[in-house]
Amino acid sequence: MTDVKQVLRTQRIETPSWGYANSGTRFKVFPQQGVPRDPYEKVADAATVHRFTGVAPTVALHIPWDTVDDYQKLASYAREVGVGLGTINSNVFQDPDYMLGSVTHPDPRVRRKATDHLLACVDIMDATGSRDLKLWFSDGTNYPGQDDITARQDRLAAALSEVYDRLGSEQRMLLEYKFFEPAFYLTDVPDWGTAFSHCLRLGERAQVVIDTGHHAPGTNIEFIVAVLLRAGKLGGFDFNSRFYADDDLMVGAADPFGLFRIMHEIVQAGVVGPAGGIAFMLDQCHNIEPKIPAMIRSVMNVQEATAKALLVDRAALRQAQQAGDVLGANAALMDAYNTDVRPLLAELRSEDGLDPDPVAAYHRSGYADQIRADRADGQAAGWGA
Ligand code: PSV
Ligand code: MN
Ligand code: MN
Repeated sequence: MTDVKQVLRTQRIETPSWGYANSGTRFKVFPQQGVPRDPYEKVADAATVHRFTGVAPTVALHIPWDTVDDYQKLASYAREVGVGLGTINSNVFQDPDYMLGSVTHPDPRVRRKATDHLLACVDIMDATGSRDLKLWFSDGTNYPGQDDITARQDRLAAALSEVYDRLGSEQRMLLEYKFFEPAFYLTDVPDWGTAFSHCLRLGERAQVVIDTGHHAPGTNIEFIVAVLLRAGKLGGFDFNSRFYADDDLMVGAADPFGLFRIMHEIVQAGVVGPAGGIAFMLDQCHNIEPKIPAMIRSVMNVQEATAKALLVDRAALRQAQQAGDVLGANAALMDAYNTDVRPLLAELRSEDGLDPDPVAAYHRSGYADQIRADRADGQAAGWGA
């Protein structure tokens, strides 16, 4: 048990700035009271999640949603309130110029504009001290024949190379894939294979990021995790859960067993902690639920899945696998999955000076009342600002 706790102590989960702000579905945004009005307040909320969970020490930014005049100032504010600025997410999916694509657009002027934005994100990383640049492209086409598939891949490769060459020696590029939406006929980076092939060509510091909501129903995500880990090309996760498409619901809510299976591969590879080089990020929107407790709950869900994965009796599992004992091997996994790890995590938190129940502690803290009062004069738009 001591070993399990020791590994859990090394775990780090990054929360997304946009998950603290107002968001919605394509039909409606229901604004909530007390949401952050600017990036500083998003950072303050992220620091609150870290204060109660102890394992969420960084917050990811999304540019231009989190544009500020002085990123070093934002970074020092973050340090003051107890967190760091993490991954920089680029956004080449909302400007009207990108209707036909960003870095894959047929017009070189639009490609230049998109690539310049990605380069500007690296400038921001220099100022914030961020390690990772996360790239997601909404690029694709809606109709067969609309554009040349191969030419689009060439344009994508050229832009990625330019940005890769601009990275500092400690910086990484994380390429995210998504099988559809907003494009419906063809997406330029639809799957891990496409992302992997671009990253392979670029070099060591280009890696694939798996957003758990970006697959067709029934996709075996842990297989992708295992294959990318084996190739040294798994850079991180955007955790969330889905019932239908890219729902961005709380991780571990729709499919806690799937999350456990992913964490089992991570544990087997020994890459739970920061030394493993995997960025564990959340990419969620809290449309109808209070945002900070939802983020705390999500962090706890990842911790619970990790704790269960750490409890797998690996010796028994290996023995059963070697012996061809199908049911025995499956039981080794299921026994761990069916263990209630909440007491273990509560104990761990108490040992580390945290409240054993972070959600209850947050509710008792008065933070929700305080932000409702302090931020009464306005609400920032979040996703889509
Ligand atoms: C796209 O669906 C995505 O998952 C990318 O990570 C974006 O940056 C993010 O959502 C925005 O919420
Ligand atoms: Mn994502
Ligand atoms: Mn997504």
